Amino acid sequence: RPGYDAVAAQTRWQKFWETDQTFTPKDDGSAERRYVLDMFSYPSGDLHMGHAEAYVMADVVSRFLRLRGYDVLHPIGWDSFGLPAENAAIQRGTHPAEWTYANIETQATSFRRYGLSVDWSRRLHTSDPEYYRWTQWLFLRFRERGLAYRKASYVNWCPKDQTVLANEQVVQGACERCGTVVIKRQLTQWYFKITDYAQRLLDDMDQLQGGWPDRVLTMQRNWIGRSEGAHVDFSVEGGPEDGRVVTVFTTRPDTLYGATFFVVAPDAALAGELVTDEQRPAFEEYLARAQQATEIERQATDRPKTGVFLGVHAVNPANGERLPVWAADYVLAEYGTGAIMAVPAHDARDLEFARTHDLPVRRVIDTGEPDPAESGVATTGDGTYVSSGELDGLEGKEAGVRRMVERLEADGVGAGAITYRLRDWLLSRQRYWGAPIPIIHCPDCGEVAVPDDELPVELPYLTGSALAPKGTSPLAGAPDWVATTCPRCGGPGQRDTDTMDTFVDSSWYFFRYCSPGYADGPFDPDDVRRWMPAAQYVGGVEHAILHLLYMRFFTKVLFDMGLVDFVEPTQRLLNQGQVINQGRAMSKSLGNGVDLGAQIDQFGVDAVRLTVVFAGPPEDDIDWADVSPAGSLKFLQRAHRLAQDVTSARGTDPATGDRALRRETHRLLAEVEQLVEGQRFNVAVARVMELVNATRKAVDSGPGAADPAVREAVEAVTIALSLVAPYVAEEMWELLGHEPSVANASWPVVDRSLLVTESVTCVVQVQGKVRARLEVTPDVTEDELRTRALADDGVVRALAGREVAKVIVRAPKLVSIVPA
Ligand code: ANZ
Ligand code: ZN
Repeated sequence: RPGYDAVAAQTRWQKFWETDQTFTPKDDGSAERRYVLDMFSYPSGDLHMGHAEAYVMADVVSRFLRLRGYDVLHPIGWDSFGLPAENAAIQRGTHPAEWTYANIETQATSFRRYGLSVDWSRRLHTSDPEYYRWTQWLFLRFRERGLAYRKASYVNWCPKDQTVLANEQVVQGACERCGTVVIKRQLTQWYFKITDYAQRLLDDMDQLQGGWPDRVLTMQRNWIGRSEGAHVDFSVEGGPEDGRVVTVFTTRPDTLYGATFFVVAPDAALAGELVTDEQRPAFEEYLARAQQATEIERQATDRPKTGVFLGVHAVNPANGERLPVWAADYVLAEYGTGAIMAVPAHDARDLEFARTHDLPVRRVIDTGEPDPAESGVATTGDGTYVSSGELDGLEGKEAGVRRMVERLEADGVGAGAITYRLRDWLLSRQRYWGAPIPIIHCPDCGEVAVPDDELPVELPYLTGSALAPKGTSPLAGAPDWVATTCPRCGGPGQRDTDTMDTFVDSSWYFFRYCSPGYADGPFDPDDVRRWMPAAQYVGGVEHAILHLLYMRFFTKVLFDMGLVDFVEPTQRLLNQGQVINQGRAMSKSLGNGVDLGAQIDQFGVDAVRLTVVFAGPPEDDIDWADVSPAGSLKFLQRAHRLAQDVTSARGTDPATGDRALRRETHRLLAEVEQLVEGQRFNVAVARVMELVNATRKAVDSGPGAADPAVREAVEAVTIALSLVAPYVAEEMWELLGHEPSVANASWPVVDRSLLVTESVTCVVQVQGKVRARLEVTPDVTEDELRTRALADDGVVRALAGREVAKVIVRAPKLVSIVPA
């Protein structure tokens, strides 16, 4: 008898699913809709083990929902703009599209082979002009709403890639892509005003609670970084800006009386404006040094607190004291107002600075700890206010802050304020392989939007060295493309030569999946209304603050535009773990890489999928050294043999079958159902394995292969297995005499009556005579038996009012009552 031939099955069923359009949603309202979404794939080469893990999880969910009767949308696509394609093109002297689309084809073939239940007719590539036309359209709509704008500022610059980076793309001071240390450059760039949505991005997290992993919500909350405090106005004395009001943001307005100096960020425009002529040379030298440091370095607490006096003073609005104004790089230009009041007694960094530069330290909160002026240790806790005017004697920060804010507001020199750490999203890139920014610069009209009916602004055809980093955008090297006509005045204009960050492309693709090919907008709002928000999103936790924040931002803007009627695009999020090997991330240098293709060639897709799912909870990393695809294959063959063994005819009533096996089947089915819903896929697989064992036993040493309960069990195994091992499940389904595909089967209905534990009969005797029979559970307690026996009508009659002398209980079978 031939066993299961993994490879032959793969080819056969791939063809079947495609021709049958098994995974194309009906979208006719005949069933409730569910949208299962995978994060985009980046076409950097063939699929690897990471893809194997990420994509199988959504596939399990998607297949499960189909079997449960939902109309499921499960699309696939590629985030196909970006630097790796561009770098490959430079190296090979080709166009980025060549590398990109060749890799996409390779991946598409591998995804098909991997048995994903996706609707191929909806596939997307963000680098297709018909896609980026709408990326550009959205950019223009954002701009009309004041949410896309240009400004000059210091930006993160990668000297190797010769392009700017968003804050989110700088990891520990280095370029996320190439690891080069990032420097600051002053440039005019395009931004999305995501800061306008900071509070809503926080508030709407309520809707994600429970559906998204807590750690992602925490990371987003920290990234948005809401701080409550106050703005306080100081007026400057001396220097070229004498009398100018400078506002600080502080979380501790209650410590205002303890301010002994004032600090501005050296790289904020303010510093250069305030400094006196006398101090300017020293300041400029300091500024040049500060710009070499990364933001992380600048904020490090153990870093020496450098700075330079600007020659002017700031007047404390609480007591009129003149505080020296310094520029120091521990104050960041991009946070709050870029200026602080320094309270060394109660802030560690201020204290260190004060000690380095011999500035006074004044305690204003007595916490019971030693005075920071002597101890050199700042106290940050609660206590009693001292040397604080009207605050003296108050207890605790809350009272102090409230009183001080009231006073500042009454005097008109400050107010309660909220600040966010979130910065606007820098979206322009000086690279070629991205969506061109659809703006024309006209000497007379300024920035003019490309009219909608002229979209897309297609990329000019550039290859090889024309794309090499030069510090300006490669598009500037295509003069025929740059030169154009101003849509407003008809005069000569120049196209913007920057392209958009690829995170723009991936902030809206999930809408497009609902309306592939739609020509009148980025998506048909009716289609989106039917499918979204997506029930499930699956992807890596490395996107916790980048993509996952941006997609939420886009959704809110589209809501404000009236194009969608929800503010959160996905209800549930699953962050799958990574596949590692021998305890370490796979890498070329360690030589511990595991090739997905080779694993599939050796064990088949089903065994690899099963191994990945069975290895552990989906969020956990999988160490390939600890798993056994060979063991998985063996199990699948065992399951497959069961389908070959079944001899009872289709349609025989399972109720006539072996009750013990039926109870096992339904118990495990009920568990699998719950486990898959709770995303505990690995435990679900373990239950299916139990059922295979129980069924084997029933066939070999129980009621035998002809028992209808055996057929019922094997059908349950087949359907459950189809979530993880679709090819073998299709083969088994066919062996069982069904029409293909098992994907069109229904999840078996659990017979709840089989789940109740069987009952036993308890005999109740009175004076040795049987007077009642009670149906009880086998684990009934003695107390319960006694109570039920004494309350029984037959027993009451037999006792005829006599007192009971003794009750002997032998649970669960016997109760014997002796009357007085
Ligand atoms: C006075 C003060 C007294 C402060 C005190 C703290 C403790 P978070 O919680 O992170 O929002 N600050 C404000 N802007 C800054 C900037 N651009 N660069 C560096 N530091 C800045 O921190 C807010 C506090 O960080 C503010 O409150 C300010 O120092 C400082 F006992 O003001 B505080
Ligand atoms: Zn013009």
